[in-house]
Amino acid sequence: MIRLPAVTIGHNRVALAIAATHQLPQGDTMRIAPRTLTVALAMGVGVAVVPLGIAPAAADEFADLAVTAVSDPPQLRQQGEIFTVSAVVANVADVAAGPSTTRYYLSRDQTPLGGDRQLNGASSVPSFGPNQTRTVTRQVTVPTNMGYGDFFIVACVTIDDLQIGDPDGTNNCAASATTVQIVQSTRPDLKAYAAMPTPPDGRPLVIGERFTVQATTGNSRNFPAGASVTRIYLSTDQFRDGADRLLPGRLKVLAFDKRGDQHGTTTTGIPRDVAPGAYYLISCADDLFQVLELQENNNCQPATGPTIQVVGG
Ligand SMILES: [Ca+2]
Ligand SMILES: [Ca+2]
Ligand SMILES: [Ca+2]
Repeated sequence: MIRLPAVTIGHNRVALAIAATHQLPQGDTMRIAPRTLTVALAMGVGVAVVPLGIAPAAADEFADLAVTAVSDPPQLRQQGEIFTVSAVVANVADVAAGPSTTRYYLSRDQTPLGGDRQLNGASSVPSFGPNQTRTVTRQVTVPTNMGYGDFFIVACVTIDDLQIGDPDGTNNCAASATTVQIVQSTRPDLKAYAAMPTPPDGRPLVIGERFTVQATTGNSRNFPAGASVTRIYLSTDQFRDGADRLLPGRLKVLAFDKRGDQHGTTTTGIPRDVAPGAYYLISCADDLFQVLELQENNNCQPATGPTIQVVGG
């Protein structure tokens, strides 16, 4: 439990005695604003934190970051599409500010609220001098599951060190003047699934051995997709990454005019420089990046079933 004495709203210098926590040495003093005091103490749930004394600190000891302008978004974007936002961030105090982060949100109105949708990507600034202004710019992506409608862009800056904080939290966010209309994406979404290779009886594959892979490439959305290529990788885990080995052979996938699956086979083999061991087979749809999709990060799927055993020949 945490007990606090009555604190005058404003800026305070707080001396804390802390039991069983490394967040602050016992009896240490830190500069802290009331708003961040709550955050810092909430992180110590279950730890006895006893303020020893609170003395006023001058407001001008603290930096004060503010967002003073946000660029207007494009008029229209589909789910999954990108656009660029920029914001003017200022330190309006006479005190330098440490590292800060500006985050961007899609908001139904110009007021920052908990329900706003945070966009991927944030702008980090190492420090602000006293009364310094900077423009930060970032490319953001409309979430693929974003609801449709008109949204303002809200940008909010926070000082990274919560223990220092920003006493005036009323100026940390600002909104664009105009909205972006988010509409349904007309992009397809491809994924590929390979079946485990023959021989299916559990016999190991010998290095250099050729075998046939069956794979299904699917478009899960009722929108057209151009022709693409599905390729197969050998992986020591179920995730496609740079360590995986591209196998010979490829599956040519014809254009889709709507949702559907295409089945195909290709002849491949275990390259001679592959080390013996257990491997997963991962198939990747649109592996040559010919199709713009709603989601590009779900194209590779591991084959279900046990791993392939590869042995020396
Ligand atoms: Ca502020
Ligand atoms: Ca996809
Ligand atoms: Ca693609």
